[in-house]
Amino acid sequence: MSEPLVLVDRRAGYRVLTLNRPERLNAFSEDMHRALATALADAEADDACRALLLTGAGRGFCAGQDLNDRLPKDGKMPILGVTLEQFYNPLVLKLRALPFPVVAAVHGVAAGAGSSLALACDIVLAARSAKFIQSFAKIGLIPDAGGTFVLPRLVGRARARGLALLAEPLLAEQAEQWGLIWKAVDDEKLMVEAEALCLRFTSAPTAGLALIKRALDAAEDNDYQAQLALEARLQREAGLTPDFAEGVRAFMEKRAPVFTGRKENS
Ligand code: T3D
Repeated sequence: MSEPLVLVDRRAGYRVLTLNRPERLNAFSEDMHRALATALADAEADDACRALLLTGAGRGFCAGQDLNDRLPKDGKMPILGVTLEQFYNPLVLKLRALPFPVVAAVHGVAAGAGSSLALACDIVLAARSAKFIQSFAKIGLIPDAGGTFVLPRLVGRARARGLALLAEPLLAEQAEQWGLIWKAVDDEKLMVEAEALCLRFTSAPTAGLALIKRALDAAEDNDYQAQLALEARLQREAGLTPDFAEGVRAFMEKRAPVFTGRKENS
């Protein structure tokens, strides 16, 4: 039997998903897209899942689209707009919309859509030796899977243009200094730190964190007034969660809160 294209490791309160095509630096085939979509849907459907760790098998995180599938067939080129709409766009939208934090642990390379994939996660940790490469320009493409949206917002116009037009590798420490990622960590500590973050999220007020994700995503499009109105709506929801009540009680009683992560009392 062939190896699964995405390995799913169920831990107490979170899951580790590992892209598993190491011989191709975990480049995306359609089957790997389908496997990842299924793994994300399963995690979302599991009430006990309160965080996700996304990583890659072997010596890299993900090299983007598998270019073997982008050779002309019967003299015709594949239509890339279709594959973006069918696979990459739903993938990054799903990662942003998941109702719990998603941590990317990046080692080796995150190239092309592999970089966009990492940047669609909520928290990106990278091994100090890892590199982010906007490889698209090297093959005549544009950054996709959200790349042109997130790059200028994360690092500003000048750096986004340099990264996208030159397609040079950006080392993890520089990526951290530029605000592209959360943190560069020593190579040998990458998984330990990523797992520790996920573990911490398993006892967090998950419903509230999901609302934070929604608010921050919306802030990328809203004007100030619309964002204030959204904050009022989402804070109303947050204020009705059992975790808010518990957080306040625990503060008054000078003890650590015990959060269920749920929206409502069950
Ligand atoms: O639907 C659509 O097509 C639109 C969406 C597009 C999204 C995209 O992601 S477009 C960009 C696609 N990705 C790339 O252009 C990156 C191509 N890869 C590289 O430039 C280099 O491999 C890396 C800089 C990422 C890493 O270099 P290095 O020297 O560490 O490794 P390597 O030797 O190049 O790669 C190792 C193996 O993985 C090698 O196979 P081999 O020779 O050992 O059999 C290589 O061919 C394979 N590999 C790496 N990236 C890809 C790949 N195979 C297929 N597709 C890849 N993207």
